[in-house]
Amino acid sequence: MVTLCASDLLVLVDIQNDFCPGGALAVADGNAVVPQANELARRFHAAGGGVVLTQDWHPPGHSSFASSHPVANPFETIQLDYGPQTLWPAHCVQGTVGAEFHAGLDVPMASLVVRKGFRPGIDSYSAFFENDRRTPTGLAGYCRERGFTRLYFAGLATDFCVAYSAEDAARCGFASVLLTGASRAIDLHGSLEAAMARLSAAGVAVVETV
Ligand code: VGL
Ligand code: ZN
Repeated sequence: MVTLCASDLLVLVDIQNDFCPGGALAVADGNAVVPQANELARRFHAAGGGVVLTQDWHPPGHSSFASSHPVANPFETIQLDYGPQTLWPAHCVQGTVGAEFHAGLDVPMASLVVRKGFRPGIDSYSAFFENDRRTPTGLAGYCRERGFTRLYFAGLATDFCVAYSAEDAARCGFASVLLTGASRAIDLHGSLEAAMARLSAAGVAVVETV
């Protein structure tokens, strides 16, 4: 186990009902990350480090939902004005139970919730940039102002929101670590392998736990 310190930040990504078994976009074994996320959060906090959460937060009829397009099915990829976009079943709709954090998530020390995907016409996998890869969420500025230099990512789903976040953290100049033990993947058409290749190219450390 490495020694954590005050400049270490744990980012818990999208640990929400819709990504857990029974949810609208369930990730296999997604709920298994909850106790691990709780334990990680306790350790980061005890070491003086930070904890933040992300929350997928879509308006009804969001452009990433297959149901918002006339002839498209969930899990197909279409071209939107900012590039390719995979279409999903409607999920994490603002104010619904599916968008709530898993009830077992016990992280009262979390100092910030970054909501993403709230603009109707653009999705946001990453906690730093929307899917045009340019529109910032503000998280990089928060990290800089708070003095966090090493960012650790865990949650749902490994190959989408966790990977895109970890990759963008590295691009923004932070040391970036993806914790696979506290993450679970969707693995759609080889997306996990593709994500791992991008992470390695971006210089993200991929480890089971910290
Ligand atoms: C996610 C697909 C759509 C994720 C969010 O949290 O990985 N995946 N919205
Ligand atoms: Zn989403």
